[in-house]
Amino acid sequence: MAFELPSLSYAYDALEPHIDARTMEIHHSKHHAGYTSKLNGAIEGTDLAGKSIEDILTGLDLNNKAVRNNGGGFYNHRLFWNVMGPNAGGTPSGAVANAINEAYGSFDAFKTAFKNAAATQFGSGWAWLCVHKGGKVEVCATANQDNPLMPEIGCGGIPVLGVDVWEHAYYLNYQNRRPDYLEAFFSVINWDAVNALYEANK
Ligand code: MN3
Repeated sequence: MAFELPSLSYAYDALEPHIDARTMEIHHSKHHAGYTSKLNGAIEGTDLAGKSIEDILTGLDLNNKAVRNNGGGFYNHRLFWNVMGPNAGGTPSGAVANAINEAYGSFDAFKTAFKNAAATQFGSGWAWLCVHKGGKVEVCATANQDNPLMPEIGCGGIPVLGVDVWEHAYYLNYQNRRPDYLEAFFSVINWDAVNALYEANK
């Protein structure tokens, strides 16, 4: 059973003005579709075929560049679409809000830490909020399409929030202004979805 490009639960223009429709369309229908088909090509006929993406990434041989890049790309974008939505943003509630306050002292301090991790990731990559067993949360960043599920990546835990800081995620609307894109991202975070991921993985 090959991996399939997941459809979005909202329209390409649903995140405007924060993330423009053209960026969303290219990002989903070209970039994510590309990672998905290349992942399928990379695992076809190997013992990875038929495994879940989580099993593939947690057991990854980092020297397997095709699966590392495209399996990461498949998983990362699926999470990214899932943690955004229209009529979203604001501040979290529920268990993840408590975990954020415990780890960072306040939502504003967490937001500063998350934006800083994303803004200072050199070149392409992602910033994450991860949950560790027991419920503690932590912000980190990874390069390229790496993610915290991969072994020895220096991040750890299970991602419950992620932001794509590849230029293809923001260049049409924000050009080189990554910090402006990150501020806008906070207006489209679906905290109910983040909290559901937290509850499922804490
Ligand atoms: Mn991307």
